[in-house]
Amino acid sequence: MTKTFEEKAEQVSSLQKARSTYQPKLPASLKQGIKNLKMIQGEETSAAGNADEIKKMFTNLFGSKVVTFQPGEESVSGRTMNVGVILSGGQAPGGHNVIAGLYDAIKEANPENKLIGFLGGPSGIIEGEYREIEKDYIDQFRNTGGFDIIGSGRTKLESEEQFEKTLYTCQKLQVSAIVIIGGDDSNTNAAMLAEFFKRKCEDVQVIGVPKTIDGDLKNEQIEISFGFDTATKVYSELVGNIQRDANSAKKYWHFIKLMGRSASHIALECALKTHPNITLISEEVKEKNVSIAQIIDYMANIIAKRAENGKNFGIALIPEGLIEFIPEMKSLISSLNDQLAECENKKEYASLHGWESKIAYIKGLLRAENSDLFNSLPKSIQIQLLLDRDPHGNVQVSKIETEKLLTEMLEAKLADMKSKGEYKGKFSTQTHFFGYEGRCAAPSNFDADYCYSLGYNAFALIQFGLSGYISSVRNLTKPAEEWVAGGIPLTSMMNMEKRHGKQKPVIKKALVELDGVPFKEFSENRETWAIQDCYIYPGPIQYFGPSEVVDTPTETLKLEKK
Ligand code: FBP
Repeated sequence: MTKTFEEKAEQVSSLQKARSTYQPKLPASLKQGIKNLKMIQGEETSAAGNADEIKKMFTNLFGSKVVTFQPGEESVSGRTMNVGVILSGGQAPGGHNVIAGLYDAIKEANPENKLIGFLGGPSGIIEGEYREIEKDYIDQFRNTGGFDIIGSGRTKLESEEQFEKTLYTCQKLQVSAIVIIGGDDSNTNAAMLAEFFKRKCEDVQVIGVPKTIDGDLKNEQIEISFGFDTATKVYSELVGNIQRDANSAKKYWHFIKLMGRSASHIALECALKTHPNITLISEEVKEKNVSIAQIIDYMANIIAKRAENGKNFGIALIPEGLIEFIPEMKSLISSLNDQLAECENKKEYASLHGWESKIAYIKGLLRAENSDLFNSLPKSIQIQLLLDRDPHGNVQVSKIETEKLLTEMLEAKLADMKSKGEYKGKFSTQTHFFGYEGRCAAPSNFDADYCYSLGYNAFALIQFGLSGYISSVRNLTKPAEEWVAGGIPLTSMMNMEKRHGKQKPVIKKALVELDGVPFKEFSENRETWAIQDCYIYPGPIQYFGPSEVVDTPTETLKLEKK
């Protein structure tokens, strides 16, 4: 039998109960209420790159001005409206609070306004699958993790046909604004949808919200995507716990892969928080053109040095996206992608049964250098490299067991060193992958406040009639009171990049900057952390207590704003 709201509401932990009463903090500029706002317009914007092309593709949106909000009485029409909301892509802690902030602002502006949640990601609006979000429902999700309030999905909302269907849904439900909560790709598509509505003179506004635990949707104006704070706090707690275990038992080397499809922000943040012995940063591997053999040499030397000091244990952090940043692996992956995209190959490959025959077939298609590398990989990794691509055409790096590949290669290397008398230790390993453990965690106070503010602010942008903007809350290392709320034109964050062989307008992904302060802090300390045990054990996220414990932002953000 289906449970009632009341029955479901009983099924919560005491922490969740206490947490549901937490009122997230808003910046002073929004605190006066949604009806007491003044919008300040800044300079016209350009694009992050290829401005001429972006201008041609976004004739209606290009050049829009950055805006900020201040307390005032300039707003609002107060007209009744229906607003749609979509959660897009991977889960990130705080998504529910974005919707809670949006809901509260919508109802504050006019209690007749409605919030329509599209179900299962962008496909919800394309197919017209939705539910209205009402008070009883939203109240169950305040300050909780996950995206289960309406679900998420990875369908790309990008074709003209999908835009037409979206328009049809909006007309049917009288939705005049859509809030898309997503990462760089989803916000790129939000800009395309906003441009489509403007081109068609349809009165539907589109506002994006920066989401992704990966932390790679950021720039001058977007200091951090939501979810990064909580997810890295969860992973750092786990890394710290493992460090304690390693330092107690003194018998294992732990290889921990950390999520982050492309960028290594998560690995870097966890390293800054916990000081492990080894952390690989994909961006550095790429920049310095480091081969897989050189990575193994680097790690093996640290393992051997620690063994000389009687320490046959340690911790290595490996960013999930590493495999695609190692130049020779990148070349292999792109060759696999190209070969499997060829019509004839695709058909023949699909007709084969079993991995043996698929692997043999692929080997025959690869050029000598790629084929040698492919042959040198364990079969499990060969299979993982051949698994289906995600809807954006990316290899599903979360399914590639890089941590196991490295341990296998290290075993061989250390055995060789032993035979030459260069290593005398014992090498016993444990592998871990932390990703899903953190993506739906209850948001930290930082994310709870930030997300609520982003959602509330998204409606402020709608109220002032804007479209093609991303909700922006800045000055985040300061107390929430001093945060600056406003909006950034999505086109100002775009440039042209090659996707599926074609130049496309996309929001620039923010990778780890090797001349940035967080990376420098890490690289200046890593040699010490490698040999000495400088482990830090951050412990679990705290929700109640002194502000310096419960409200503190990430190390990355603090260093970037130093
Ligand atoms: P988003 O970019 O959609 O936020 O997702 C990021 C991420 O968590 C990556 O870190 C990871 O590689 C990927 O999602 C895993 O995706 P899936 O949930 O489809 O397994």
